[in-house]
Amino acid sequence: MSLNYQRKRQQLDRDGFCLLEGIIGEAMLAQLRRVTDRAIARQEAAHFERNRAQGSLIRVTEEPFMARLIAYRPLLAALARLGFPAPKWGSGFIISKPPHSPPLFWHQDARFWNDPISYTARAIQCFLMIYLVDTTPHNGCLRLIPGSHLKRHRLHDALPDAHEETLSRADDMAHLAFQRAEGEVDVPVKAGDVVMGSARLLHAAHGNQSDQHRSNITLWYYPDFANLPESIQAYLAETDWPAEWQARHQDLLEPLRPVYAGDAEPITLNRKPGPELR
Ligand SMILES: O=C(O)CCC(=O)C(=O)O
Repeated sequence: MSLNYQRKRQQLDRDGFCLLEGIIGEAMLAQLRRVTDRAIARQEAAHFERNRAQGSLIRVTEEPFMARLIAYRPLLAALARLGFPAPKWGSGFIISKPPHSPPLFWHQDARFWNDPISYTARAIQCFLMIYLVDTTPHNGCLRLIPGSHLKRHRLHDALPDAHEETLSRADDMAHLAFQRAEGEVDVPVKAGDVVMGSARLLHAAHGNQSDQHRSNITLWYYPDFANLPESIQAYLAETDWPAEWQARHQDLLEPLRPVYAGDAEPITLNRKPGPELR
């Protein structure tokens, strides 16, 4: 592993995130902008009302081209350099904040808090956030609380479930989930950079005060699938995979499909950290 990637891996384990600069090439970025704009244009007004805090929340499976992004070599090469040579993929969303739209609320996306692995530095489920424009606090860059994947923060007990309806509608901007949080940092990026982070990390985004869309594609991977507890493997192999979609992209996606052949029961999901998170 190069020193640069060793440091990134250390940061991922310790702080819960790292920045992978310049991963998405210009040609790919141009295609992604086209595809993303098309998907956004297709949504009805109710979609944006329901997801005012996110902007949009469109499954990447709506756009066949996204299979190429999920299996994009530079992305998989970066994961390999971080020490994850055989990642699996689960889902993804186009999250595009319209001009002059509200912040995204604080949340964490982890579902496996019932398993002791969730209280270790191990990578279980990670987001790869792929920004299609340069981001700043002005146009809605990512915010996060470093280390909150391993250490309890007062938000852990104050927040409702991720993507709870009233938060998504941004009905109550006075809610704690929309305020500044102790220990938060901004993560501004250049178009084509990728932010990788643990699903357990508390994160949010600034509002978009600019006149342009701020588009992001969040892909969810299981970087170290083969070493996850069997109950988590069993769950992922059974539920997360968009089988119909995959049939059309077999060659690209088959290597990224979570497969489990044992007889463990799938884990029961739990989105709230237990007392083990201190
Ligand atoms: O749009 C962003 O910058 C963040 C998206 C996010 O928090 C998520 O996909 O869970």
